[in-house]
Amino acid sequence: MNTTKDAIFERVMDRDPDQREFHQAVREVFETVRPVLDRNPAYRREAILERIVEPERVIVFRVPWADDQGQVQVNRGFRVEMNSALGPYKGGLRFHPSVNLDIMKFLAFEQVFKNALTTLAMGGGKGGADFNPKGRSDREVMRFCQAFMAELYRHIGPNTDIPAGDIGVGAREIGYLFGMYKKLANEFTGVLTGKSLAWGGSLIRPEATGYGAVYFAAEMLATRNDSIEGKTCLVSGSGNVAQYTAEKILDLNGRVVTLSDSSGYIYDEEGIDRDKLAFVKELKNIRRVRISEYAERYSQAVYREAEPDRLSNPLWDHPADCAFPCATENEINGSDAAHLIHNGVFLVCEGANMPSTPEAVDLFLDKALLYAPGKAANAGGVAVSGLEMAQNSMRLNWPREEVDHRLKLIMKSIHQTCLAAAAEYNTPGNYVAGANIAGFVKVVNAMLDQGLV
Ligand code: NDP
Ligand code: 2IT
Repeated sequence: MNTTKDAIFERVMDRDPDQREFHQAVREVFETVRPVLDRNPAYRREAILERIVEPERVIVFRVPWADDQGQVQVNRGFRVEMNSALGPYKGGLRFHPSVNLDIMKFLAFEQVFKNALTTLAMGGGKGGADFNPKGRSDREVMRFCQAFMAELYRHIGPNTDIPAGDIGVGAREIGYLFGMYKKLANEFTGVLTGKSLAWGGSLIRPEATGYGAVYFAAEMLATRNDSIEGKTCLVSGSGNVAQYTAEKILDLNGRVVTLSDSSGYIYDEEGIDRDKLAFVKELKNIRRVRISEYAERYSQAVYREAEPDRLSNPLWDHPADCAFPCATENEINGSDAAHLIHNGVFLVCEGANMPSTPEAVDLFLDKALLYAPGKAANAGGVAVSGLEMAQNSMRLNWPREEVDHRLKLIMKSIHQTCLAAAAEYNTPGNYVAGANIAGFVKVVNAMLDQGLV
């Protein structure tokens, strides 16, 4: 980094020394946009970097609720309204015990550039709570969602800030959150996306992140006259993104051999076919149990318990062509990346947000893998959220084929935009530089147009 950016980055670190994931996300963007700043002196003059790292608003709030035993529980809720230069704040809600201001800020920062790439008019935000839905009854989840919305509702709105799902927040939670918003605001509006179809949701929204990631991978492969067909794929996670990533890989005649959850992972050398995937959906979406049950049902599959202290994750140490990390941040470290490359993986496409550590990213770029960062590859989810907002405004629903077609076009456009920006700034084929630069330029030009606000 050059001196101005060094100084600004140091200030970011000094201000919030404990926010390591936020620093990681900021550092990557700063490192790649240097040539853009060199070409456009106005960006430095107008203190664009100093402004873009500072959220427009951060809301932190108490969430008190009563569990099934009548015991009072207190969680912490967040909404980081990061940047509204391109449209109302837009981004998911995460319910997970690891949620804190650092995680929220990193996700909101990434969301700003991701949303800019979608071709739709959306600013960036993120929210959530350190609530752990695991082992909680439906009633407890409902009471928690109601308590969370009892505060959040005054800060959001269909033209202000439109939350959606993320880890731990799916159709069930969006339903409870929407119900409470509607009651408090006395308005039936498209204030959340990821709604059920019968009351304002969009077809393809549940599938969009995973399908979009695979469409993006297909675009990358097409640059080498190749396709997903016949490729062996490692997929991590077993939630929303992982399930629909696996489904689209199967649609395109690829093979999926792994899935995971926070307890461990399964490796099925024979491939996870449609019937087995249906079983995973039942495990995860209906029964809400552990992926280990897969290996109890399908005896050829191997289950391996997670070992948090291990230096590498054995999921990434199997022969394969492609890897789709779809669980969480920093799930691929430098030694995992080395294992992937050693095992023949030549494409890494991120369904999750920032799943690769900086060491892993450096290796992927060094070895010229087809490597798609999350803010490009997983943008299909928020893009179809944008399409859900459009349909809500029209009070119309598009058919499945139409939404899927638009999703494909958007992923194609993001892919093209990344390649064009990378080429323009002398890093051909580098999707990290391409995504950061293209997203950055769009956002900062809008910020300059709108003055000091
Ligand atoms: P889900 O809650 O549906 O699934 C998350 C999956 O990842 C589960 O299998 C979960 O296991 C596993 N997981 C979560 N945290 C950890 C952890 N700390 N260590 C190991 N495994 C973990 O979430 P999504 O599928 O929606 O989200 C997955 C990723 O995709 C996240 O990075 C999210 O930010 C990103 N994303 C999501 C989008 C969406 O539309 N939903 C859009 C774009 C990105 P367990 O069940 O044991 O917790
Ligand atoms: O990280 C993400 O892009 C999401 N969790 C989806 C956000 C959205 O508003 O649909």
